[in-house]
Amino acid sequence: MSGIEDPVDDLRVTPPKTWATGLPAVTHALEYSLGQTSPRRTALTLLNINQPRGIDCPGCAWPEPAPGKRHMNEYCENGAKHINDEATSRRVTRDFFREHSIAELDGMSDYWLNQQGRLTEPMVKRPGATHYEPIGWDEALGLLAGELKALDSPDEALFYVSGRLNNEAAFLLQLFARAYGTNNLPDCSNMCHESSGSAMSETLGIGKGSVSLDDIHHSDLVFVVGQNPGTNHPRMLSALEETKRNGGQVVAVNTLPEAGLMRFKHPQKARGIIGRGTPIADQFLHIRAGGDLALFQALNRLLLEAEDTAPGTVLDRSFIERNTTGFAEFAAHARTVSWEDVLTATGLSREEIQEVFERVLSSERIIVCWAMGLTQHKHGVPTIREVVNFLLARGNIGRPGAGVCPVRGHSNVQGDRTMGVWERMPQEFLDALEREFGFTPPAHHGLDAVNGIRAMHEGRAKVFLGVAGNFVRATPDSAVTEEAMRGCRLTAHVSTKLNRSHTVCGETALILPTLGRSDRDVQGGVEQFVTVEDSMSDVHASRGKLPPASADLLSEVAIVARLARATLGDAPDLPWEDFENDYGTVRDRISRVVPGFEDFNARVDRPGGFHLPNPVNEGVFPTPSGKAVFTRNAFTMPHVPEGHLLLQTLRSHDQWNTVWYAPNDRYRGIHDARRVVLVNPADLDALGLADRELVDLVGVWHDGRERRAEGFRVVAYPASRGSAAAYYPETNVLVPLDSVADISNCPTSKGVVVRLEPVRAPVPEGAAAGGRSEPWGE
Ligand SMILES: Nc1nc2c(c(=O)[nH]1)N[C@H]1C(S)=C(S)[C@@H](COP(=O)(O)OP(=O)(O)OC[C@H]3O[C@@H](n4cnc5c(=O)[nH]c(N)nc54)[C@H](O)[C@@H]3O)O[C@H]1N2
Ligand SMILES: Nc1nc2c(c(=O)[nH]1)N[C@H]1C(S)=C(S)[C@@H](COP(=O)(O)OP(=O)(O)OC[C@H]3O[C@@H](n4cnc5c(=O)[nH]c(N)nc54)[C@H](O)[C@@H]3O)O[C@H]1N2
Ligand code: SF4
Ligand SMILES: [Mo]
Repeated sequence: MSGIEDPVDDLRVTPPKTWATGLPAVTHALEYSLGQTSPRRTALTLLNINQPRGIDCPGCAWPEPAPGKRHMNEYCENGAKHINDEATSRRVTRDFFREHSIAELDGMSDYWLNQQGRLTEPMVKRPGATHYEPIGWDEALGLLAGELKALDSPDEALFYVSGRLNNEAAFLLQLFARAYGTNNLPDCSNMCHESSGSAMSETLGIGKGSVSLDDIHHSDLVFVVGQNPGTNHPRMLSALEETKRNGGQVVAVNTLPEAGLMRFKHPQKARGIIGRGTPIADQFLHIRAGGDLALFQALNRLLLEAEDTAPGTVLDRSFIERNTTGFAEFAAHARTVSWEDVLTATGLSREEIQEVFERVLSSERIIVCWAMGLTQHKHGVPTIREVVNFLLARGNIGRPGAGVCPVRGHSNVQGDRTMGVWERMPQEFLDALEREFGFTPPAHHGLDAVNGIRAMHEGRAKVFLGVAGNFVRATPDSAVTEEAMRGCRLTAHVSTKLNRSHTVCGETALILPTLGRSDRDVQGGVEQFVTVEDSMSDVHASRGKLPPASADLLSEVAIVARLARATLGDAPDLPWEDFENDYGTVRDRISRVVPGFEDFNARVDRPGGFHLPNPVNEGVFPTPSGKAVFTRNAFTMPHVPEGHLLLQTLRSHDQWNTVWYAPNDRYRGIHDARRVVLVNPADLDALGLADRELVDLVGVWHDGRERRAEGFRVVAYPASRGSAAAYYPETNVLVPLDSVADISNCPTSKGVVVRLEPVRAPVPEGAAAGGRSEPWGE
């Protein structure tokens, strides 16, 4: 494994925090930003982030309030860090690549690679070379085009997209891939909310959430399940605070007592800066890992029984009859779930579940929000289907204050899908492309992330282009993925910053540096803007404000358009050059291909942009039957052999996905180290392990291949019994490529069976001292 550098012996542990986002959070943001760039650039980014004619935050996909309701500072600590990590004044130049061989770079940590700054010009690694060297844009794109044209089949190429990519470039990339002849468009969503999409498409007919910010504010009861908003969607806490102010309640369901779920201090308000903040969760369910299916099955059983006792008062019979199918089969099955199974799977008491149920009964309007704690389990799809059953049973879909809310990760991950970046776009979309552009897109499905790795590993895929992400570190089974990438004829990445995907490369490799969200984008003398779609289907513009990091950068739109031209040539129906010169022409095409984007250019020009209506809110369910579908989901829970734990691989507060900014996770009380594994003290006792002991994490999977992540410090922590938590991407090496969620094929990053193997070397003196973690409490 490459790039291990993290001094575990510096580890300092303090008790986990019970609140999130106060004044210290703002200071932390400024500290990181000013370490990267000048006060002037910091001020420029922060004044513009999430403002109506400003820069869309390159962080998460949480939406902004309507333009008139925005604060002067409509961003969070982490948003400020993300944008200034991009706006950094540091630069990676050709001298840097002359000084450092690829092997040397591969030995550096993910942190170090990111800290070198912005990429400045295209670079190539030629076959057999030890170093990257400069290359001109025309030659670089010609080389890539030449390799693509030389393949026996277009299906030997992969086009990976991550959710930072804007709509215009995403639309052009999928257009290019399909015109070239393949649907091989794996994306980060394959590893993220794919289970949400699978479950919701089947049951509701659309893979997107149905609620708006206003719905959250006016809901009676919001569930936050398997999600850590304090770190990953910080402004969601302002929305939940508003829910509470309006008299609504919040129930948090998590394997960890995450700080943001407990108490919130609003950074933009005096009372948030001084006081103790707002308690967020009215009830916290400290659930066992993977127990959420059982929890929602139990709630559904209770709903049915309550309806038996008081017919006509609990279920929404008329909604069920009018809008759904499969209720009888669902109900018959839901009644069979056993309390014994539920209590085992959830680790909760019957009283706790009864208490949530009382809240459900007294709530007219209910929303369920969720993220990776549900999607990245083997049974992620049935779990989300059961959430949908729960909401449908009381008609909590399609009316104000109620609905499904999968909280998206990357700022434009939802938009990229809307633009057609998916290996399985429906035929209607392909037909619309054909009508608009006059070629027939391939009909057979392409490869997703996991199948793409398999194809590269087996030599069936030979050319890899990644746009906007870090494929090598984001994917499971790092050792296998690295072999797969190294086996490619060519790997190329359109990136803003250096990362592991540039050091683990094919025979030929290209680094294609690009403008970031914050950079001003001028084409043909005219300033351009791009568009994004947030988690609640609001589409709006983003305008870069900073002078570009280097004069040799091209925009993502330009790179894709030029590559397409070099590969396919200009044709009257595919005017790549026009697309590059005027992004408005791309939006015109989108308006004719993608439903809901009619009159795109005019509507996106309004402050705040426009909302893509979700048909379920008009009572239309685009399923084959035209109705929402109740499902029967067999009870299941993770099986963890004696002496093992179920490991979840998650994010710290100081990281953006594969990139970490500092070895800290302030809210969880972890400082100066990342190679830590959080385990319940009772599990440590049962396993005969001590707090702060040094262990290897060893993956247990039936293929016999040993997967080991070395040198982690155990930290006694209030993780739910039987589970463990450690940071990604260091632990991706443990996630077997074949360990995926049923149906969605999403890697099971939250359900990895491991054993903790003590490292025999003597524990350094003093390592066990200092601030043993206290179980969570006030
Ligand atoms: N600062 C920052 N923000 C980010 C990101 C980042 O890396 N850094 N990444 C972005 C992206 S791409 C995404 S997808 C989102 C991810 O947002 P999250 O899903 O919040 O991210 P994770 O850190 O993976 O945390 C998973 C949460 O689920 C809980 N959990 C794990 N297993 C279970 C379970 O079985 N049941 C329940 N009920 N809970 C469980 C964990 O304890 C944790 O609180 O964040 C986005 N925002
Ligand atoms: N074990 C484990 N694995 C996981 C997860 C997990 O919870 N556990 N989570 C999964 C999830 S939810 C996701 S979304 C994926 C994330 O996977 P990715 O999206 O692939 O990873 P990122 O770390 O976001 O990518 C960072 C890189 O993006 C590039 N970049 C940043 N901004 C821009 C830009 O504006 N343009 C371009 N072209 N490039 C840019 C930079 O070069 C940077 O190094 O990881 C997945 N992998
Ligand atoms: S909540 Fe998300 S989108 Fe909003 S400022 Fe923070 S990181 Fe950016
Ligand atoms: Mo994600």
